[in-house]
Amino acid sequence: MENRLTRLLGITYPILQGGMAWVATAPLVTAVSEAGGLGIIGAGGMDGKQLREEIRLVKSATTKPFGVNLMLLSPAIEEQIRVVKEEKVPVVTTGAGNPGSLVEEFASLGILTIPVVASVALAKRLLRHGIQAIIAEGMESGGHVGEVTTMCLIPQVVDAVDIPVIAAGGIGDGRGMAACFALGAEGVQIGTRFICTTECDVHPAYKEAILKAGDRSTVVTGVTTGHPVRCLKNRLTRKFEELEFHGACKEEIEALGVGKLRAAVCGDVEEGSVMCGQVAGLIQEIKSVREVVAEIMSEFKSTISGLKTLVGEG
Ligand code: TUI
Repeated sequence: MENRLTRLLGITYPILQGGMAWVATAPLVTAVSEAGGLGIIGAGGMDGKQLREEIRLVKSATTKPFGVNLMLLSPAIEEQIRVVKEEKVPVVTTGAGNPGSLVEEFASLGILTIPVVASVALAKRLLRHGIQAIIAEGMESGGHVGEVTTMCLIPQVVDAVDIPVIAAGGIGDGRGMAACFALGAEGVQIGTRFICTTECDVHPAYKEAILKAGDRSTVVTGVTTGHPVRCLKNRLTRKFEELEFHGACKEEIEALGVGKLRAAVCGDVEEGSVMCGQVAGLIQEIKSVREVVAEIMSEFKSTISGLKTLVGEG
């Protein structure tokens, strides 16, 4: 399938894998790129040396394009930027902030920057930096979230920009992908569905927790700190609620979150932060990345064919 996004990125299917910190490491990234999507390393939490190793692992396992996600709030962001430049990573996605002039800096080295935004205002501001595509992420997504739903955000960003928009937040199958294309998106970014794959390196308990989840299993913690994070309800999120209910200060609430994503990825799904999107309730089985991508594309096409029949054009 070809469109503006697949041509820009040199990929077969307009599917990006979310650059999830501690989760999106070389095996998952390689598998997604090999399956025809864009695998993206989650740099958040890594130092420069770890990131370089991960990039080299991917480069040694595939010749296909891949990306690195830079979480702009990461304490190691400067080191990570240096490594991305030195390694001439083909694509960088950014999250949790405004990449600003980093876009031009990367472009001068042949690195394509695709920022993640959660608002129309930031999407418009970034056009001035010459971005060629943008990821608009709704609040259904896992991890750090904005305030607007995918259903409302995508068409508003599509109307505000003239570049391909990649929809993120709440997409777990071909129906979700078709819905996003109906809203004007030209690609999707998928995170949670790719966690429940054989190639994803997280502890099996993390995957099991997502498989067990239902539609109301996630909650957003840390709203009062200005860094809201969506994850599965567990003992940790109840502690967050207690602190927030009793008016604890920002520092105390933030301190509770430190190291908790890594704890969950290592298997502590009760005291750790099991970040995932609301789409968790839709995921029933662990499959290979290749199967997931093939199923999404097949369901995407059959959904669109079904809709065409509905309006008498099938
Ligand atoms: O970045 C994400 N998702 C993440 S990052 C992360 S790691 C983390 N760990 C602990 C606490 C907090 C984070 C887990 N999940 N998604 C991309 C994203 N970016 N979602 C929302 C935004 C965003 C929000 C505000 C992007 C830009 C922004 O701009 C502010 C401004 O300057 O206008």
